[in-house]
Amino acid sequence: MASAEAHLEVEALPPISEGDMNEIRAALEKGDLRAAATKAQEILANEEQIQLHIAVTGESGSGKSSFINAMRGLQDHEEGAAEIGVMETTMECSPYPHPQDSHVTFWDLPGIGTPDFTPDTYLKEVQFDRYDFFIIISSSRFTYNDATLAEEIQARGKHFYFVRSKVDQDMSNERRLYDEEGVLKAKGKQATEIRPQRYDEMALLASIRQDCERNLARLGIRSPQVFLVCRDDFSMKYDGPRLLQTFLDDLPSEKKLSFLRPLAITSKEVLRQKKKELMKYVWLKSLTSCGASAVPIPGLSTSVDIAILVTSLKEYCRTFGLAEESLQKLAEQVNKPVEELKAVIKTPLDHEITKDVVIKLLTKSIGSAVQYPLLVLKVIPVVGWVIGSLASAAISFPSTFFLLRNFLSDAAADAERVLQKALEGTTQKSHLWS
Ligand SMILES: Nc1nc2c(ncn2[C@@H]2O[C@H](COP(=O)(O)OP(=O)(O)O)[C@@H](O)[C@H]2O)c(=O)[nH]1
Ligand SMILES: [Mg+2]
Repeated sequence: MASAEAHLEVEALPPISEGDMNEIRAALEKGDLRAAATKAQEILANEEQIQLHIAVTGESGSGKSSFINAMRGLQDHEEGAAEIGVMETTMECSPYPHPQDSHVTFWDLPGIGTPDFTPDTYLKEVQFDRYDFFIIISSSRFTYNDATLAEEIQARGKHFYFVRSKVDQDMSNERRLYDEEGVLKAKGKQATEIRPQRYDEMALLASIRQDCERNLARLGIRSPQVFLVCRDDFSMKYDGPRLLQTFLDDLPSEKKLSFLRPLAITSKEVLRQKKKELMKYVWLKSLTSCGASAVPIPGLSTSVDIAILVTSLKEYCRTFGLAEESLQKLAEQVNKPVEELKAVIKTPLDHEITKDVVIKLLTKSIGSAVQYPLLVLKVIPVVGWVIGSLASAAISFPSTFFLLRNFLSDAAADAERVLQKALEGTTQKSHLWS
């Protein structure tokens, strides 16, 4: 029993409304599996349609386009990347969909510009309502315009984030004042609190952050929070990881998966969150697969809709970067042969998932479903409703449930090994895996 139990860690609440949940429950209690599965399918289809629009604003030259490219995992020269170093002359907002998932779009907004252009008119002009949240970028100190814009966004009930860009430049400018051993070069000058005798990157970062935050506080922002980033290794360096985590924490639960799906896996934490969010939808997928299009599987005492399972497993692979194209890209980034990364993968890749592969996995998971139905029942009440009311789904529901959960766990474990392999021997390793 131990191995099945290990897979059934505490089940997170499904991110659906109480009304939807009651509808599914009522259908199951009436023994109407078809209605319950149709509802589950509708909920999943709605989730897949969720759009996320992220606004990035700041003065021309502050690094907006570079930030957008970094968030989309694109190098500035790659196809579809936002052009950098271009002086803005219009009030146009340019959309940049994520290359891996067009449901997530970054919008390159022009800076407020002239002093007589108020945040109020600016937000009207850029269509405030369109965006889920705002990122206000500056490569130096934030201005009065930045602060009033933030207040206006907050007053209208949305989140904003202050991002201080080009921190790598500050680092290298400061580093020049120190010798190779990291000792202050400046002759005759006393070391100060912000410029200590020994070069100290953490202290330098803290002082830039503090300076920006004090400045914003003077401009009237209460408890300002500033994130320091640079476009290279954006999601791994400085405040990049904390910024991504903050976006995720602030998003409403039904939007978290949309944000996470195309996010590059650059840390164990991103991986953990992806797995956690995908897990929440497993029971809905299982229910859907037992619905109207379920057909008996020859040789197995069960009826399921295999196509739904194929689509789900492919989605898991893509979300965890277990697809030919993303592996190729990662291999290029870390300058390693793609075969080296593939060698640590145990599950099939996105393009290898076929009906036959799924039937094989299903055969295995039926074993668990037959052996542990009570365990599943105890952990996930909804499984109990299905099994309790519908003899026809007594095997197919827990079988698909185990299949999806186990594959999800295995794919996440593969993704972790791939990243570990990718980072082997690089300087990022200790930062990510310590
Ligand atoms: N060193 C460094 N340069 C950056 C960074 N972000 C942007 N830049 C440079 O700053 C200039 C303006 O960047 P861009 O993204 O076009 O700014 P935008 O006008 O706000 O869209 C370009 O020359 C970029 O290469 C960064 O994080 N580090
Ligand atoms: Mg630009």
